[in-house]
Amino acid sequence: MTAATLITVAPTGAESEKAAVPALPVTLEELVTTAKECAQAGAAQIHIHIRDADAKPTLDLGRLTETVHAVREATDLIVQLSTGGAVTDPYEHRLAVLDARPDGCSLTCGTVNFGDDVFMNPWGFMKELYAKTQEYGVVPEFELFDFGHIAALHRLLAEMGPPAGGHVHCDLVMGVPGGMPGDAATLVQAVAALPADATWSATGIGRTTLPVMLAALAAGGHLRVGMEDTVTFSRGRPVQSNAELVERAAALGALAQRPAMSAADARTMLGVPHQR
Ligand code: KMH
Ligand code: ZN
Repeated sequence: MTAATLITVAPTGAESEKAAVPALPVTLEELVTTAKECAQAGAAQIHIHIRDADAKPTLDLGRLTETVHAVREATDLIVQLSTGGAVTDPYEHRLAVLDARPDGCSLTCGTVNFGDDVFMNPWGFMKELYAKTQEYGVVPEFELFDFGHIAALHRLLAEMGPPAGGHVHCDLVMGVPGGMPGDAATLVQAVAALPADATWSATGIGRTTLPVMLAALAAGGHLRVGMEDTVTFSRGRPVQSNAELVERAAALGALAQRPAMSAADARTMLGVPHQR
């Protein structure tokens, strides 16, 4: 059984509006403060979506590059940029995210209904994005929203070879309306279908956060938490900060004798270079 727990924080996402969720970090200053607090609380990796001056989601390359530098300067977190962006982002902009030269990036392994929208990840786009991660040495995290995505991941690895860093790490994103449900039985089945030797994290969206977190710890997995995935800490109580979600994950990990993994150990596990 895995000993330490990699905690990834996904602090912002592209879906919540600042006006509705005032605690959401949307400026660079808010993001850097959040990153420092979450690193202190036990996070080793940060999954970043950024916002523009009006707090709307953007994939502006200048802003992304500035963000990568600022978070690296302020913390030792592994800096993973989202290539998923918002459901409205065109493929070219999503591919260009890698030009900000992050440590890692998300790579979603298939299209999925996403609430009332569709999150598009056709096979050709997946291959192009994967090839660019290999060329740039950016370590991908394979985002799996449904079982078909696991099949597509196997196909990608078979056709295109191992990822930058040589290690496969997946993130089960569970409980999205349109994707796989966020419960323990589904998690166990999904984990059984992953490539041999892959490590994995899991995150449950909204009210599936706690069942997925507890199941993931029990099954030897790692955790992703953050306001991208849930804005409610407990029934009727909004999340006050990303750090409190990281603190809760670290506390549950400690209780399960799965303490938070250091950023240095996370780099070693994921195959992310220690120096950039
Ligand atoms: N915002 C979602 C449409 C990712 O970051 O790669 C996609 C998403 C996945 O959040
Ligand atoms: Zn994301």
